Amino acid sequence: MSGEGVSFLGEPLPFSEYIELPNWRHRHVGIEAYREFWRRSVENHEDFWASVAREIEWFSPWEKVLEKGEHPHVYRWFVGGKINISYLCLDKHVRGWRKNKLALIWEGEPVDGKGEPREVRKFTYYELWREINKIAYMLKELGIKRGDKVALYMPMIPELPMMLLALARLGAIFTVIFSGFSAENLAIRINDLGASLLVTADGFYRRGRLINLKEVADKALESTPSIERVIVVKRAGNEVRMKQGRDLWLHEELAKTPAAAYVEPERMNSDDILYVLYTSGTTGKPKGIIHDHGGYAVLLNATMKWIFDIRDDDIYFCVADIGWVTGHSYIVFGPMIAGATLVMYEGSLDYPEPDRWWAMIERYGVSVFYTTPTAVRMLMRFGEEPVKKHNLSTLRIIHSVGEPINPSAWRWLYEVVGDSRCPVGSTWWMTETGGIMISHAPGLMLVPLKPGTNGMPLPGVDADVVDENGEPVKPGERGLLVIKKPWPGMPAPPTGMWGEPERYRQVYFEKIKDRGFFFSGDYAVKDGDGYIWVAGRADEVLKVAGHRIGTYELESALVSHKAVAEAAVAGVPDEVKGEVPIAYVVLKEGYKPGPEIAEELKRWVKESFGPIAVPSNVFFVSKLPKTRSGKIMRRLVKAVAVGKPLGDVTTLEDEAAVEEVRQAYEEFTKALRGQKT
Ligand code: 6R9
Repeated sequence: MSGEGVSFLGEPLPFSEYIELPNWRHRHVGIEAYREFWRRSVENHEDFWASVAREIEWFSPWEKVLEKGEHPHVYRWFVGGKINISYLCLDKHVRGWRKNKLALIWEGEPVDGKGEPREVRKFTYYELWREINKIAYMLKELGIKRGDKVALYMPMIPELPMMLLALARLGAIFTVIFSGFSAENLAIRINDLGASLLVTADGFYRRGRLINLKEVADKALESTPSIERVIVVKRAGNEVRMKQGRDLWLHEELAKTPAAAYVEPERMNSDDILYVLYTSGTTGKPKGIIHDHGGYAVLLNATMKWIFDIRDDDIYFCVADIGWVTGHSYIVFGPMIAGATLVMYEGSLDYPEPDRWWAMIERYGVSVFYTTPTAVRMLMRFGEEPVKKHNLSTLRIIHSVGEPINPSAWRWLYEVVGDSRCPVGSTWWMTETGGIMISHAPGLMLVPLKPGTNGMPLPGVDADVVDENGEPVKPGERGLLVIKKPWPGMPAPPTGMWGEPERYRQVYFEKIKDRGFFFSGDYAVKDGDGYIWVAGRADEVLKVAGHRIGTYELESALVSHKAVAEAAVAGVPDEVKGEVPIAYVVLKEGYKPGPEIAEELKRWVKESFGPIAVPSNVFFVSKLPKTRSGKIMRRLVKAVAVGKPLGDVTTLEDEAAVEEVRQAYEEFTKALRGQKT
């Protein structure tokens, strides 16, 4: 079967292009053998996951593998088991032979722009364990205890993973807010969680420019009544305002703790909350996805082995930001449970030079590299020279994440970066799944690669591509990507989504009625071999350079501007970022459309939401296409944005009559004719 007719970013999907890696043959298995193994794992999925869970250390074992929680579709994994993920990441190694193994190599942004002097900090497992105990001790002195809620708004500095681990140790619930988010976005998350403590930093450098993070935090703190204390990490040394009685410097507080501070890790229930991470959905405010200690640790431990084949002489480098789920699972908790040496960096991929990553891979001898499609497409534009001037022969496994990877970007990664000898995969998962669900698994059984595919569902993960009734679609046909059975690492008790059990049920379990399937929100195609190719979101969520953003959130940011009456945002394909938002705006009486106001609105989004979501174009219309009941015809807007012909549109809006859609389409396209901003 060919991938004809199914394409991504204009490239056909190569369903039948099999790539075999000769030096991996010893673990290369036939597709059929993998499928058979997988089939057995999902048929007995509780037994399967129980055997996987035995690979990590529990304070005391579970009594029951899986149990229904008190709310629909919320499950408790490894019921009765006692565990603490911080113990697995630190104490376990410190007690064993990894005590003096290098845990973290951190490289700061080269501040002078020339690459030197480069600031590097390195920590062994023992050194990290000591730091984290001190931090935990200090937090305890400040009154932070099990179940307390803490927000982290920090740049990519070692203190960020340290905070995560210290809070996990105490059993406190934390939420990390991406340091590129605005004060409004920070405040929304702090208030939803009800955090009493905020940890932030004075500032940090990005592309040689100082970002005054504390100033943004101060703005948010004007409307966050639950915050009692703020801890500030000194990073950039910029002037900041410290509020008496509320704000404390981390280094000053740490100076007061005993050098040999030790805090016993809390004995957490397997299904106790580790963290809440906010992510964008179709409507409304961001959703706080809950993850637990036990199930989450089981999934991360397994995927570190299966997918990254992590071994003790590996140097592992994941380029994500800890503000997103990839950073939680595959910079901090996963690699540290696995006892890996991880590389973490501050700054940008192309600053001071476009070879920053390649230089780092060479400098530290990185062997396992986890990257993103947008980054690859961006770096491809500089050609092969920046890659080729470095010795990347230490690399052995490469994966990408965050959005679909187009076949040509995959080929570049495989041939140019990986020298046609490393498996290259595209790991599919999401904030909700906690860890990787669909991927090549070179550490388990490597089936032949295909450029751009996600590969097969992992063992124990019952993922499939189905129609609206939950029936599998034919190979090569587009359908909805679902997970049919619960998995460890799924949204955790008590409510899956922080404070919103009903919304949890409705968002993920209502699309396909009465089957109990978790609907991811993605479209996907399964080819004849059972490989899955995720084709992008089926809902109003955008993936801009891999960042997850709700169109609704951007529309709210736009209408909060005094000149805007209404706004609709749609994603359009972009060669580098995969997708970018464009905005259709109805101005209020008295405001005139034009390039100035378009620029002003872009600036507004940048400040009120964050720089990652600035629309590439703003179009002005006198009205938005709406159904008779007053709802924006979203799919029509999207179709017009991507230039789909009317024929494809009429069937799209469930709520409106064909004629109504046709008319709205014509009016809308007419209003847009000749507009360029
Ligand atoms: C880990 C992460 C989740 C959404 C997901 C899908 C897209 C992630 C992908 C991918 C195709 C891959 N996505 N990885 N699409 N191939 N390898 O990105 O989590 O930010 O919650 O986004 O990202 O659309 O539904 P999150």
